[in-house]
Amino acid sequence: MMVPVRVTLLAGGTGAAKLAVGLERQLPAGALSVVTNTGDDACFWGLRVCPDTDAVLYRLAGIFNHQAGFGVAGDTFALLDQLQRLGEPSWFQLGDRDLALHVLRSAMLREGARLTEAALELGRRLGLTTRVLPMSDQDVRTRFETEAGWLDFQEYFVRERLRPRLRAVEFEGLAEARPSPEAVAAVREADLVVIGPSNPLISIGPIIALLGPELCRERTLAVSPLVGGRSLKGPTVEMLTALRGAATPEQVAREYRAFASWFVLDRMDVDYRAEVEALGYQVLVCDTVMADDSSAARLAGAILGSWTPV
Ligand code: FO1
Repeated sequence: MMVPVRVTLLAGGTGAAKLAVGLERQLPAGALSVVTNTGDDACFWGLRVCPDTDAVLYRLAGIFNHQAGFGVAGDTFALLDQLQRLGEPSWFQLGDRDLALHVLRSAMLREGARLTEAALELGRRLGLTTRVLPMSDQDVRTRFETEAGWLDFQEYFVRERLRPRLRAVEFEGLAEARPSPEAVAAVREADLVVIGPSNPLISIGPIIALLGPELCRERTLAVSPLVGGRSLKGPTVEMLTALRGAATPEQVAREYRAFASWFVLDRMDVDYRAEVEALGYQVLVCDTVMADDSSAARLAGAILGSWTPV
C-alpha cells in the first residue's frame, strides 16, 4: 500500500465537491488541490459567477448552504428582490453574501487577475489551505442543443428546469482554451488524481477535455457517480441515456478508461465489478454515498487506503 502525499481532485458538481471535504479531512493541510469545472460559469449584471468553483470554496470554508444545494448558508436576497422590482429577471437565486464573492472576483478580473489568481486569492481570504483551481483561465461554456434551441448551462438547468428534450452538448471555446498552468502542475505533481463522482459528460467532461493529455493513467482513479442505477443529484442518468444510450457504472467506466486505472463502485453496484475489470480497471467496491462530512471522509479514507499505482 502506498499512501498518496499529494492528491488532486477533478470536481464538477455536488458529489465531487462533497468528496473534496472528505479528502481534506484525511490529508495533511496543503496536500489537496481541486481542479474545478468552469463550463457552467455565467455572467449576471457584469458579475462572474462560478458555481462549481464556488461550491468547493464554500464547502471547504464550512459556509455552504446545504439546504439550497448552492450559495452561502443563511443568505438573504435583498439585492435580487430590488433588481426584480427594477424589472430584472430573478430566476437565478443570487444571495447577498454569495454576491460579495462575485463582486470581489469580478473586480479582480477587471484589474487584470487571471481567473485562477482570483480563485486562489478568494480561497486564501476564506482561510483555505486547499488550492481550488479553475480548469482554465479562458472561457469555456457548456451549451445544450435542445428541442427549444441552444441554451446556456444555467438557462437549461435553472430557468428551464431541464424540461426541453436534450439533443447534444457542446463546450464553446474549448478549442481555443488552454488548461491553467496551476491546474496542469496540480495534475502533473499529484501522487494520485481522483475523478470525483459527478456527471461524466458535463461536470467532468470539460475538465478532461482540457487536462486529459496531462493525466497519467497509473495515478488516476475515478469514482462512479451512480448508486444502484441512480445519481443522487442531477440529471446524470437522463443525460447518459440520451447521449450514450446507457446509464450504468460500466458506461461511466468506459468514459474514463483512457485516463484512469482504478474505478470505485458503490456496494449496490457490485454486480458490475467483472464488466468494469474487463475494461482494464482495478476496482474498489465501497459505500460511496456521502450523506454528511463524516461519510465523505470515510469514502476518502477508503480511497487513500486502498489505492496503489497500477
Ligand atoms: N441552482 C438552482 O437550481 N437554482 C438557482 O437559483 C441557483 C442559483 C445559484 C447561484 C449561485 C451558484 O453558485 C449556484 C446556483 N445554482 C442554482 C446551482 C447551479 O445551477 C448548478 O447546480 C451548477 O451549475 C451545477 O453544478
